[in-house]
Formats: sequence, C-alpha cells, structure tokens
Amino acid sequence: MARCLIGCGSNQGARREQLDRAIELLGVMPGITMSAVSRHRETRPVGGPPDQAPFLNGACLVETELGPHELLGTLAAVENTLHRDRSERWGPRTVDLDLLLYDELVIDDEVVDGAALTVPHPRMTTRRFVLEPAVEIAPDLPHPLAGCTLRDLLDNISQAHLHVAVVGVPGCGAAEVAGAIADATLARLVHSPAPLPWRPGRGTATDWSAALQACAKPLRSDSWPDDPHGTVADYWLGTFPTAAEDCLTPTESARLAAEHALTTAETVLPHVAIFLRASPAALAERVAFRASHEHSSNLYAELGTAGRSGDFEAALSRLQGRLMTALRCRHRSTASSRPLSVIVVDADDLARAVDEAIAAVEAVA
Ligand code: A4P
Ligand code: MG
Repeated sequence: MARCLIGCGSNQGARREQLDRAIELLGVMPGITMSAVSRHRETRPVGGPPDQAPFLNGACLVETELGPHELLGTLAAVENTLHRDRSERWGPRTVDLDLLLYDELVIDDEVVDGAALTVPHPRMTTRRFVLEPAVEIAPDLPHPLAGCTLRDLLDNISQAHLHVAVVGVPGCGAAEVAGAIADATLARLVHSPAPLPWRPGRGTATDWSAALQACAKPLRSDSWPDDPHGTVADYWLGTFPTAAEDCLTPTESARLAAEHALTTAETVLPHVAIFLRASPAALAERVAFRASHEHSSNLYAELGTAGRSGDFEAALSRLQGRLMTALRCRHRSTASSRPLSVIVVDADDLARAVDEAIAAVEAVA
C-alpha cells in the first residue's frame, strides 16, 4: 500500500459541493482508502487568466494499491465526472485533483498512455494553497526532493523576509526573470556584482575567489534587511563550487569549495530557488546574441567565441545538469545548505518563464 497526498481545488460552480463530491467519489474507488481530509479554505487564484474567481482548496491523504499512473487516471476520471473543462491551462475549473506525493517516489515527466506524470508535484513547494491544507492533515510527511517535512516546507515560505534566488547557467536569462519577479512582488532586487568567471578549461583561483567574495557581499547576514517585501537575487552562491570544477585544477577547486563553505556561513541562504532550465540550442543562441550586442570585453563575447566550437554547448549543458543535481540533492544531511524549495522553469521561452516564475513566487502569499 502506498500513502499518497492529493491536492484539491475548485473555482467554478458550486465549489464546496464539488470538492466534497470529488472526495466522496475518490474514497469509493477500487483500490483507494481515504484516510484524512482537510478543511477547505478560500484562496486567491495564482497564475492563469486575470479576473478568475477565488478558489476553494483542500487536501486529502489516501492509502492505495494503485500505481502512480493508475492513481492519476483515477483522479482524471473523478474530474471528468464532475465536468472538468481542460481547454485552458490554469483556467477556471469545477474541480482539479493533483497528485502531490506518492510515498517518497520521484517521477520526472513520465508519459504513460498519453498522460504525463511528475511526482512530487513540481509546483507544490511554494504554494501556500497546497501546503496549508496538507500540513493540517500530514505535517510530518516527508518531501523526497526537499529532504524535509511538509511542515518545514510551509515554515520555509512563511519567512518574514523571503529570499528567492534565480539560478541557471550563463545565458539562462536569470537577470531578466529576477527583475520581473522583483517588479511584480515589490521585492528588493540584488543583481550579481560580478559575472561568473566560467571559461571551460581555463581560469585562475584568484579570479574565482574575487568573484565569490564580490557576490557574497550583498548577501551578508549582518546587513540583511527585514522588511516584508523580500529579496530576489539573480544568482546563487552554490553555483560557484560547481561551476569552478570546469575551470580549476582539482586542488584549486577543493580550496574554492572550502572558501565557499566559510563564506556562505556568513550569508543568508535563499529559501526558494527558481531554476531556469534551457535547451542547449536556446542557450547557445542567447550567448551568441549577447556576444554580438553587448560590450565586446564581457563574458558573453568570450563565451560567444568559444561557442563556435561545439564543445561549448555540451559543457554548458553538463554544467546545467550538475547545478540541478547540486540544488536537488535528496539527502537530508545537505538540506541546510541549499534552498528547500526548488522550482524548475523551462527557460527556452523567456516570456513564459517570467510568468511561471512570478506565479511560483506569488503562490507564497
Ligand atoms: N500532470 C503531471 N504531473 C501531475 C501531477 N502530479 N498531478 C499532468 C496531476 N497532474 C499531473 O493538468 C495538466 C497535466 O498535468 C495533466 O494532463 C497531467 O497528466 P490539468 O489538471 O489538466 O491542468 P492544469 O491544472 O490547468 O495544469 P497544471 O499545470 O497541473 O496546473 P496546476 O499546477 O495544477 O495549477 N490558484 C489557487 N489559488 N488554487 C489552485 O488550486 N491551481 C492552479 C493549477 C493554478 N492556480 C491556482 C490553483
Ligand atoms: Mg492540475
């Protein structure tokens, strides 16, 4: 038997009756036993078309013999019975049932019979409308990627001054996305004071140390503000030790990693990371564009030249993969040195990435 957490939402029609009916139907489905149901609460719509009606949101916990895809199919069947319209993503709905957690299973965009499934639900860790009802019924349930409990995740987004970091490889669009989040949420914007000295196969330990120290300065705990608007940075210090491995000798890299550990101990760590993941082609195109449009002595000009060799694209992709691993390490022991909430956003289309990132941060409220 697997223990699964399901998120429920409705903002169209008789919301309360529909949610109650959905939970009742789910409880009588073969292979499913309902073990706990939260209260429903009214929430502001996050993302989607403007002017849509407020939601009622709740959560339930079930025990099931069904596999994850079978359970997803059952949720869709219950939604269909209650006349769910799927014509618009994030559009108004009579009922939406999301599979939030399936035991401690991690499934990344696996398609079975035409239905894609990602578990844990990829947007749950910044969503107050998901975490509050979930914590009401299952506070100690572990989140396998965050390496902490649901209660820890809710505490994480309930900070007086939230710190969001936009993370990615050079060319991912972090500055644009961070600026847009700061504008939309009235947060303070911290722009990277020094570019990452990432030149695959070359570089000096002095350059890396200088860039690390420059970037750590605006994040120091002793000068950190406490106003309620929060801070959005367009970089994450955790990128440094990972990216330096491509440029420094193993001994120099190890020394930089040690310096990074000491330095970050005096900084404020981000609570939420927005990871901008782009395809190799989009990254190469963006770097080439910037190389031709920005000052010729900058990082992009150099990377643009390197980009003419095919190795560059591959190195950028590999770095992206390693950064992702560094951010989403599943071990509880490392949970204190990385953001508990990591939202992966497809960055090939920057306008869409901006909307997704803003929705992820607005969901905290
Ligand atoms: N899918 C993949 N993984 C899952 C999963 N773990 N659980 C696929 C459920 N579905 C999953 O979902 C689109 C596709 O996601 C499905 O085909 C399924 O195979 P959908 O329910 O048809 O469409 P959607 O809900 O519009 O899209 P999406 O991306 O799932 O939206 P979200 O993330 O569920 O957000 N604001 C408030 N206040 N309250 C809400 O409940 N909900 C949303 C929807 C936005 N804003 C909200 C709320
Ligand atoms: Mg859904």
